[in-house]
Amino acid sequence: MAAFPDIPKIRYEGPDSKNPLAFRFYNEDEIVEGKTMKEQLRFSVAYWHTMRGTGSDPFGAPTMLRPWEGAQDTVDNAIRRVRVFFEFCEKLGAPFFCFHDRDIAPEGSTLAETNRNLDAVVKVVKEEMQRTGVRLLWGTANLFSHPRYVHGAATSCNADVFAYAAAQVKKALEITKELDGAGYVFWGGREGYTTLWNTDMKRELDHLARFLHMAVEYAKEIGFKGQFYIEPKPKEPTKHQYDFDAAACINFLRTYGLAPYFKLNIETNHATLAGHNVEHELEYAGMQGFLGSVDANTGDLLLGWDTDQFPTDIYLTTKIMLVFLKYGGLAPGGVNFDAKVRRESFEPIDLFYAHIGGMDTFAKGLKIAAQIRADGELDRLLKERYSSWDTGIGAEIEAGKHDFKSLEKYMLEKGEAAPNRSGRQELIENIVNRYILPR
Ligand code: XLS
Ligand code: NI
Ligand code: NI
Repeated sequence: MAAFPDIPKIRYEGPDSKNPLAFRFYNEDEIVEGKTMKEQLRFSVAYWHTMRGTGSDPFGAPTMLRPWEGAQDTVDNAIRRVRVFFEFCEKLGAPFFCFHDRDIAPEGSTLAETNRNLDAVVKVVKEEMQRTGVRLLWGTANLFSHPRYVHGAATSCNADVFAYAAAQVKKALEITKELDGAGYVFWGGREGYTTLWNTDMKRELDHLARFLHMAVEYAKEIGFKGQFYIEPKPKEPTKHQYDFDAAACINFLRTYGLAPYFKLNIETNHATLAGHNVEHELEYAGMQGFLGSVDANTGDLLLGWDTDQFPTDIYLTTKIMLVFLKYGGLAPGGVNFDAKVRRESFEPIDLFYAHIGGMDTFAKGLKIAAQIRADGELDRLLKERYSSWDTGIGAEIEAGKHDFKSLEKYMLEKGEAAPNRSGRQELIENIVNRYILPR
């Protein structure tokens, strides 16, 4: 039985459409910068929010109406949910999905039983992937919900918990490979701490590095070729998450010899929690070759936590797509909606409205970014701003022809530096608005 019988396949109807169950900008076959929108954006639905989000918060009970859910979370129930999920992705036209191991199958009373549950559900996931053509963007393991992970997983003070986590990631890598995943994500979960009085930070980070090396080695052993990602986040659930931001992650990866094996999965709201914006994080990763994938969502300026709202801000998506186009596109990463409907939006149809809005906002952002790049006006202004480096003393410094002594001589002769030129921020903002608000 269909879970969304009244919802048609979502189609592109163009900017004038007022149909809330249609795309106004996401036209999957339309070519932008040489690729279809489908290839450029690689949209992915997050299993955890879409299928497992209950709407509960610290003050209240679940609110989501999900008529396909049984009273008990049995394997049968989990399998029924998988079928609903793929019906959703198919109707939406999302080419990818992402999941944690514990999202798709219930935990048993031993690791062996849990793995059996997982195998039973993965079989159906595979069937549904074949039926619908929906592919796996990345898999991951939930190493934070179960009470055993109270002190972290790879950074736990309890060596047995490290071992359990290793066994869990081993299995998660196997199923990600089985489902032909394009990637595998490590988000830090509870890898961090609250107080240094009880924390040996150096030892914990050494353990985390050892853990990730084991993952790299095991991936090689089983022939998993997907891209590994670290997903930075500065806080929540712990006060000091080790993977604070792109800079901290890249430093960690280089320090421990992991840099060749990892890229970053940048999440919008994690960037803002770190006191950055997402384009800073993407650019910082991109310029050093660590740009991987994006967890697309947005926070709320007035709320200082990971609210995981769907992105509807055209400036935000334009900025994100400008960085990705600059660095050659998203593949093998994608735009994964790590986003959930609000607690008050509890009907199944709200899941469609939310994803349609996010996809349309990204599609429009992609088109605007491509137009900005094609016209080249912003690039020209940027180039002009640094033109003192293209000839004369600037070019000589860049070419390594100077030292402090020669530069002192140059300035003693010249007496004073050439005058500065205006940064033109307001002009540039007005130019960007010409693209965002053409009429
Ligand atoms: C939590 C993270 C999480 C990862 C996957 O804040 O965003 O959802 O994306 O473990
Ligand atoms: Ni995320
Ligand atoms: Ni998050």
